[in-house]
Amino acid sequence: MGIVNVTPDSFSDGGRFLATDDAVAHGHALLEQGADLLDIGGESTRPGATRPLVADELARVVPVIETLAEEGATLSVDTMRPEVADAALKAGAKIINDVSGGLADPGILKVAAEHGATYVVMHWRAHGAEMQHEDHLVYADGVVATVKAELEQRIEAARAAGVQDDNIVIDPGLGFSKTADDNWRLLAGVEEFHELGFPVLIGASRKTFLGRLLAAPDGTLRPVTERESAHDAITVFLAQRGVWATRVHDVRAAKDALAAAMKLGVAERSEETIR
Ligand code: PMM
Repeated sequence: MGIVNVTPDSFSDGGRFLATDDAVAHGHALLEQGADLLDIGGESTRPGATRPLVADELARVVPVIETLAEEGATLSVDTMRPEVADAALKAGAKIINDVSGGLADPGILKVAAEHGATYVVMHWRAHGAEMQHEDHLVYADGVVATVKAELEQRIEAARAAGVQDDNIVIDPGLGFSKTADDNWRLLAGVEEFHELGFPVLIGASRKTFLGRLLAAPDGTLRPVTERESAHDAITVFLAQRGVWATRVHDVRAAKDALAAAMKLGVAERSEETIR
């Protein structure tokens, strides 16, 4: 899954068109590199980020989805908002990637159900401004078991809203109310998530825990664009453990790592497809 973040545009129309064009061009580049699907997002979910207006989020993602869907790309929309999910599916997206697992606005579950869309349920506890607050970093039964239990609750909520089991994908949400150690534990224990019975998606690409792993002796984090090799070791590790998809910024690097692993017979392509 290649990541297309539609960057905030300037206040002029020129800026808006530029943002759309840039995002579409980036999508094309990721498809050429071998992305199987693209995740289009108009809200930054980084720790500390403030939320865009609904109208701005719509203006960012809908034109990009319309263009790429018309060209035949398989698309997901990275949103927590029912209005945006609905507009994105009408514009041709097939998957809702809701990092809040329906907690930010439960209305999104109904939208997923009504459209019969694939719905990614990610583990989440709070919006960007608060997610790393110490109260949200408590995992009483250990991070793997607690995240699993909380995901199960969100799966139940999705089912209750009418989302079919065949349309559910789960994601433990690396970096969302997690410490670096939590992220490593979730990766090491990724196979436990298969017990829930759904395809597993993982997003580790360029995240801070990798910057910390690769930090300079003085503690300076490795810059975001120089974390790829560590990430690709993770990509291979996850492919070996039956993960359905990884959400990545550098598709070429991930595909290269997987090509080598598959040639060696130590990783296989996931057989799970989306409808
Ligand atoms: N991470 C980010 C955004 N969306 N969606 C899913 N399903 N899983 C993730 O881990 C995830 C996500 C934040 O990462 P970015 O700032 O690099 O896009």
